[in-house]
Amino acid sequence: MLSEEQVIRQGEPLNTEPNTERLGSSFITPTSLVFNRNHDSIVQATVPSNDADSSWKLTLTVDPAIRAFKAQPQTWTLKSLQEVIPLTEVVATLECAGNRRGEFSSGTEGLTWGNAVIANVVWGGASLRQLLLAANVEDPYAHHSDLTRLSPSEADIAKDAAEWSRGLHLHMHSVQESSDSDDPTRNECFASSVPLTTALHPNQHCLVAYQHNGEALLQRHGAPLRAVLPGHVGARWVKWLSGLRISTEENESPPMRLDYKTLIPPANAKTTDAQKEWRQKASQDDAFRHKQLDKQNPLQRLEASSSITHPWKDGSSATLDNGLLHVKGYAVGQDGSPPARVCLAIVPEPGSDTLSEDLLESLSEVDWIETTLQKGRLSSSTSSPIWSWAWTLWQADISVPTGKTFALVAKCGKCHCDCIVHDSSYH
Ligand SMILES: Nc1nc2c(c(=O)[nH]1)N[C@H]1C(S)=C(S)[C@@H](COP(=O)(O)O)O[C@H]1N2
Ligand SMILES: [Mo]
Repeated sequence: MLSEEQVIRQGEPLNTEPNTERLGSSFITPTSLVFNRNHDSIVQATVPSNDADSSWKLTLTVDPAIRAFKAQPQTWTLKSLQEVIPLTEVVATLECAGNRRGEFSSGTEGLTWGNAVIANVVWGGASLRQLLLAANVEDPYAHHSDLTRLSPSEADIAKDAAEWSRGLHLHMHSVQESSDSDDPTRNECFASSVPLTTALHPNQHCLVAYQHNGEALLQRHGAPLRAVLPGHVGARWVKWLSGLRISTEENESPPMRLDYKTLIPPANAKTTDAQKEWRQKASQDDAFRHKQLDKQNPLQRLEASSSITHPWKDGSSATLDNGLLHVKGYAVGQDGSPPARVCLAIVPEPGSDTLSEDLLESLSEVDWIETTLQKGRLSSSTSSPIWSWAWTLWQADISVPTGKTFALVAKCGKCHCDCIVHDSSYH
């Protein structure tokens, strides 16, 4: 059941996000509070998702262009998948690239989301690495003696993976037809790809999942199978997964080609005015925007970020205790490294209720207060002392100016000059 605490942003296809304060109150997000993000109608099961002998098939194919490869085409049913590969559980944060879109006033398209399009879930399923190795895909990391130490960052993967594997991609196909296509000559399904070296990385913990929070995956979250790609934007976590393909090319389905890209002004737009003009053109001129999007890489990895879950945005739920304001939030790390710290700042008299450029500029002068990070219980079977894909909840009790309007801003990053601004709420 969908919790009544979910806000419906769109009924059909189903797009919802939970109440932020409820979301921020538990380390593991209960399934009923997991947001729903659908580009098209939910695929209805042909067989019950808990039927392990289902007629659902997952196939693996390899581009004929990749000759020097022992891997053979394979087909698994849910049952054979479960027999061949033991259940692995991973605590990982699923975050939609559109999370917190409502806070950014310009340059973005799509649904107006709040900051609850994120969930921290115990995913269960077959390790993608084990699955591919079982299908005779070579291990690009076999020449390393201690796999637990290999860092899953893009730069380290590029150094550590064997030469032959660089430039190959793993495509993940859904059975779901995509209505986002701009090309009627293509019969397109929802799909994505990540570098093969990412899918096979021993510390990336990618799964072909059939469980969340210890129970069978719900239909609306992709049953019977979905991709789990820790540290990557939600759009790559293909639901109703039916095909894997190893290819020399990146996938070009609508979510890779068109939707999940960021519009960044080109390097020759040097001045703020030139950048503003470029953004304006991109928001008004469809043909221009499409041309610019074509040039950008698909969004893949999530960046470290943080957001406030209490008090709520307009400050209405704020209460003072002994003159102190209780503030709570979440933060996500990057590349499997949880945030080292999350800081909070009070910006007096912010003047507007969005993250305006003036507000951002004033942050260079404020004092940052370090918050307390809560250590989450990591019960996953791959839980490693080094890499974690879970979010971090944090809290702080801070003294605030009374009787005045102020903004609260949370940031997480390696140093102050990162100054990524993530949230504001008003008292
Ligand atoms: N087949 C399919 N997979 C999909 C989507 C979709 O619309 N269709 N949405 C993607 C996006 S944008 C996100 S953020 C996540 C959302 O997963 P959830 O609905 O289980 O929360 O699924 C991804 N996988
Ligand atoms: Mo998303």
